[in-house]
Amino acid sequence: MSSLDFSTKIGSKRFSNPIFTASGCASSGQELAQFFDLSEIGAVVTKSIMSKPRLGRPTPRMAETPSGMLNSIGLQGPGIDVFLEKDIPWLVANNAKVIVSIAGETVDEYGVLARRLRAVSGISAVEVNISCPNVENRGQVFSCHPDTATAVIETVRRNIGGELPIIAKLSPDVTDIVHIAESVIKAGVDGLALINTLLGMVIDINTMKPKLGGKTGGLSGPAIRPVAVRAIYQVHQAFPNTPIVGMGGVANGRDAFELILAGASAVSVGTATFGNPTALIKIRAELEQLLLERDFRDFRDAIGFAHRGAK
Ligand code: RRO
Repeated sequence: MSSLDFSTKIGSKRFSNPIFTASGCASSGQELAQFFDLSEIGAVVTKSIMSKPRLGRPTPRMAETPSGMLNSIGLQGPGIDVFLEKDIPWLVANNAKVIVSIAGETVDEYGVLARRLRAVSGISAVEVNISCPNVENRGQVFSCHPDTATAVIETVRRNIGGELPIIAKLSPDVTDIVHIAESVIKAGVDGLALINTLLGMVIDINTMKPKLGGKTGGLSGPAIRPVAVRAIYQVHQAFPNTPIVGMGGVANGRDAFELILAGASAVSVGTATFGNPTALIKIRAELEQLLLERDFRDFRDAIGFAHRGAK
């Protein structure tokens, strides 16, 4: 038996270990459940759900890049009604800890979604995705401006009540992510998810046109890990008491450890699961081993360790 306390907390909620899925990379968990028991990971973070069903952007929606990939899914999903009817009961029946990710086209839509989730049992937290890069106009990337980020979070807080922790998912495509983090913390979040994908583009030199149907897409994978580490480090330095769910190019236990040392209280794994559906289980075991080798007996002692003694 391990002598490591691997548990972590986001707001009032405790998770048995800090390895979570990343929103959008495992839908509502069904695909992964054929490879491992969902109760073995800290939490399933669901694909961002909207109030209505949505088809998403035109295909092709994925393009390979050096050390990563671009996606332009465009918030495809069944809408909140089907999600609450089918996905939540399925996740609960499969003993998953559930973090529901929500996204809206308007501030009001976030409020509607929060109200729908308010009385739902079996949810541990809500990730408020205010940073999807694949929307029609950049004005809908609410996390690019402190005022719009504040408006969304205040609306969600008001509509969801005091019980459920709220996690704001931020974009690294801003001048000062600490400033955005400050605004959502003031507006009442319990945690932050850092980072969403970076806006990118690939042009096919044969067709001489953008490869993605939506032209631009979100860059993920190992290429963005240093950006994630930097963002987590900066935000943790400014707000050490706000838990961060870190993500961005984590493919093994060492990568997860790096984000934790920067200040992450949990680590989401996304792109790596496309190549290896059991990546989360492998990463959890590797991280546990690394922590024990370094004499950590409580996972939480490692969070933000890179800041110790830093000025
Ligand atoms: O659906 C998407 O295209 C998408 C979303 Br909601 C997001 O937050 N980040 C991303 O890279 N893609």
